[in-house]
Amino acid sequence: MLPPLPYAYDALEPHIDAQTMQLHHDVHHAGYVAGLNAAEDTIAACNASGDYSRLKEALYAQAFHSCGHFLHSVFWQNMAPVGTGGQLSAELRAQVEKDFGSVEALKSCFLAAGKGVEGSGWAMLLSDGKQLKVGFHHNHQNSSLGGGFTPVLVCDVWEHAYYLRYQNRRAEYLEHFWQVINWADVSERFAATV
Ligand code: MN3
Repeated sequence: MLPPLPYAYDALEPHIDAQTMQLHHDVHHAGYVAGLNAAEDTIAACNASGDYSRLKEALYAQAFHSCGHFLHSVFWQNMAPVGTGGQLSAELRAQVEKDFGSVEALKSCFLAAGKGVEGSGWAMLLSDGKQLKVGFHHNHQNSSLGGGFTPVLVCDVWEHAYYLRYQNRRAEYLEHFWQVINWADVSERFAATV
């Protein structure tokens, strides 16, 4: 099931434009949900028939689309209209200061990670409850970090996330993403890992 956006398409203007949000949610995210459903139908058909000739491609598609579905679902919640996203909780701020030195240093690291993704992927802040790390995913499912870490803040740096407004200026898009972070949501996700 495609979760609804938690705000209007134009709620993140001027940082993220309404047309991008509409296409990104209604077409791209919907595509991952449809792809996941199709892959799971194929896996069920393999099990029902005993013919596993299509299983490998279906499992690959399941991993790709389920990761895309999950990360987009977090991404929408990680953003909020300007002025409504709140602040870092005291606990999250303390952990950021311990692991990065300051929120500004986290921002620099996160934006550099987003700029550094080659091709398509995600910049991510991950927590295992004891430590925060910045990392990235290439093409959704290939993570640069091992297990045990949960994404608490993710930013989509596939071109469909920013190209209409920012074209090739991904760094500019990342600066604008930082203006619409829902810190209340990030803080809640962090608290759930502790
Ligand atoms: Mn996307």
